[in-house]
Amino acid sequence: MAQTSWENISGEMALEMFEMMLLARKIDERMWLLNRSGKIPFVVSCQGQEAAQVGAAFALDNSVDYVAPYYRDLGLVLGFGMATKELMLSAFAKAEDPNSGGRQMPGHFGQKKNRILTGSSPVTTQVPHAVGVALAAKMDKKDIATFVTLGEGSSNQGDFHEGLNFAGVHNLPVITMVENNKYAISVPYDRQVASETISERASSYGMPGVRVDGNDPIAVYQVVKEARERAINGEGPTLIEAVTYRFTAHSSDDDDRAYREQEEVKEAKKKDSIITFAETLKEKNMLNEAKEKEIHDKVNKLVNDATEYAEEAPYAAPEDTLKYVYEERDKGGE
Ligand SMILES: Cc1ncc(C[n+]2csc(CCOP(=O)(O)OP(=O)(O)O)c2C)c(N)n1
Ligand SMILES: [Mg+2]
Repeated sequence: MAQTSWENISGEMALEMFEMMLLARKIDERMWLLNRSGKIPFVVSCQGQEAAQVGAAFALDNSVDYVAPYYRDLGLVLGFGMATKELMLSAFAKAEDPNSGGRQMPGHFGQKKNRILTGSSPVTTQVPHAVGVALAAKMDKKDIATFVTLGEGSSNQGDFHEGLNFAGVHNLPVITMVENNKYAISVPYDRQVASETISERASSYGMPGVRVDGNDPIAVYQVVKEARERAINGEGPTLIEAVTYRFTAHSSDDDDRAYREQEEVKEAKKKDSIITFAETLKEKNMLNEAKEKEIHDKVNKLVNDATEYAEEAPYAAPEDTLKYVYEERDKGGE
């Protein structure tokens, strides 16, 4: 497991990270309330994975790098500039949703201006996409990195092996982070993967594999930062395994009581980064009760305003259904 060092970590940055993690959590919690009250159709959660996602986002350069996120990456897309309001518009499937204009399920992130690659529903398809962007960056001699994420269950798909092998062979500037939350829907880790860790798979692709505590945003920040430096120095790709735990059911349509003990969930929540990171910040005198309250109030207001805006926003017009689906040609004047 990679070690945490607070060297070069400013209090200011650590607080910004905390605020973003908290924002991701509160957006997610609000979405569950909206779903259970019949206002939005679906939620797929980031809860338990915020530290890994936000730690990674801070280590990348969100003004030049490309990210190919997977459906749980609310923290990562916030870090790459997607607004709370935009995420809520997507949850309500409204016309103004930047991801798909309200056409796709939530969690299918995509925003060109922030270099968030759009993804499709079959898991792991984002890996070859990210590797392709990294190949283009290398060919164009651009000093940028591409960052792609997926779940540990998805690391059994062919796309993962093909993508990482290609990246290894061609020494491409791509960082792959597997968010190991111990489950693929109802299937626990030991029924999914034969190796003890995901990170050890890296040796087959000729790249370093790093295992990191995904509840520790500073540790994740450091391993991603190091991987990014290697990428832009022409030293090639890295595989990172962030060890987390999925706090919610797979999605709002799943009931996890059918396949895991709630005691196990309770135990995992003792390491909840939203709580443990706040404690660490307080121990380091970077956070006190008053500041914590200020951050909570700010985040609550953002989530409330975004919810209100998105709920009131219009749906897409029926006549726009085929927009962006088929090429639009000039119908001619006759
Ligand atoms: C190719 C493909 N097979 C199956 C599915 C259905 N499916 C959606 S999410 C998921 C589980 C993925 O588990 P994991 O990769 O561990 O990610 P997690 O949801 O745990 O974050 C499955 C099987 C899919 N979307 N695509
Ligand atoms: Mg999983």
